[in-house]
Amino acid sequence: MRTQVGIVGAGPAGLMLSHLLHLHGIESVVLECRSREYVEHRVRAGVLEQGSVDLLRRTGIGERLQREGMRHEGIELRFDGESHRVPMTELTGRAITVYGQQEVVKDLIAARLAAGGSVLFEAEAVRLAGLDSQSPVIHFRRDGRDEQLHCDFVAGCDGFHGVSRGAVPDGVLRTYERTYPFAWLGVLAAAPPAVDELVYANHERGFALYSLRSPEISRLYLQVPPDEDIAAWPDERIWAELRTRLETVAGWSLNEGPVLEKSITPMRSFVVEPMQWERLFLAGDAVHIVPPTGAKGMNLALADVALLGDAFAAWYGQHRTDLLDGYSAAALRRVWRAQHFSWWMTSMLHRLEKDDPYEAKLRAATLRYVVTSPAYATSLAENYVGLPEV
Ligand code: RFL
Ligand code: PHB
Repeated sequence: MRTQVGIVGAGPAGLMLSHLLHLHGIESVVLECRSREYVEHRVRAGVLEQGSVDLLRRTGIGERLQREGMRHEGIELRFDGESHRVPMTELTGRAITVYGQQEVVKDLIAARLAAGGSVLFEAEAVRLAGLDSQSPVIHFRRDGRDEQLHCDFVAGCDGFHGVSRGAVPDGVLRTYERTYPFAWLGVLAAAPPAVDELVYANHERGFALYSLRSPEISRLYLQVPPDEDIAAWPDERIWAELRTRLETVAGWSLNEGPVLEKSITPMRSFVVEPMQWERLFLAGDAVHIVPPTGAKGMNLALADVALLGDAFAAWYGQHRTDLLDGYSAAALRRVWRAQHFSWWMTSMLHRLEKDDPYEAKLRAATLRYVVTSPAYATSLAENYVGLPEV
């Protein structure tokens, strides 16, 4: 099998890249180890920055997003029994849209297949070869058989646990990372959200987040210890803890309903540099992870491949190498802005198991500053809605 760009992974990064290449008349094949059903139902992120929404719309993927996505012009910060709104649109002129990652994935798969694109499900890349030659090969397994995809370039969009990053020889990449001493327990519930905007709560028992997916479905998160067993969290305990951490404002209560899905996600910050080696280009979670507090993961994945799409277009269309050569440096500017913002939001809103009283005071001072200084609130807002230029 042969194509121009071989793409490993059908998450937001791999699918969007394949779609962008198609719009530029460049062929690609996407290899995905999971089934279509699995990737279309994987519950993950839910917040799209303005730039991500614009990208989806501009490239013809925005129709359902336009109908079903919920535009939000502010978020709420809850602490010390008080609630404060950060008016993002008033401060920045931009907004976010709440639309589940799996809906973006469904829309992209539908568009690729409708255009005759090749997305091979249950096809697991096992080894990348010849990356320093003009014709790299992706060795993959499908239906119990070993197959090969020959291409001009490989795009490694296979997430944190993929194989692409590991194909780079030792000593080339530098890793920067931080593991946080807590995790998030995420819950999807069939309950009408009792909020119009996302609520980020800092409580002495830990962080909680009230988000949503639709007028009928709530998405909620609780800070839990890093090695927590999901079995320790029967539904009644989850609701009791959510009530404690979120019902801190007089006269307000959350809506409960059947829990549809729950899982625990570790929190880490992680960046590998550079994002390219020879003919391998890495994008999305394969090269960088942020803790979800800033809602940046999916947005960064889309921003990476927007750059990569243009860079491949310049190479194939005009024999230009400058954009491919500059891809890593350009992408890393946005990555590091998001790394800092996600770390900052995480530090401001979570408590440590053995809390340091000095740090607790710093958190309180930071929160107070955000809700009293328009300059500081604008800094939060412009990072949250996404900076157009970094
Ligand atoms: P993805 O979405 O992980 O897609 C990678 C795809 O590659 C496939 N794959 C392979 N395919 C073929 N051969 C192999 N050898 C392969 N190895 C892996 C995988 O099956 C998968 O389909 O990466 P991408 O496209 O870079 O997109 C990034 C986003 O998914 C990610 O940043 C966010 O979802 C992060 N994230 C969250 N972000 C938020 O902003 N809010 C959240 O609430 C939130 N929750 C989450 C998350 C990430 C999670 N992961 C990665 C464990 C919850 C979870 C559980
Ligand atoms: C979500 O709705 O899943 C969500 C929202 C905001 C975040 C993280 C996750 O910061």
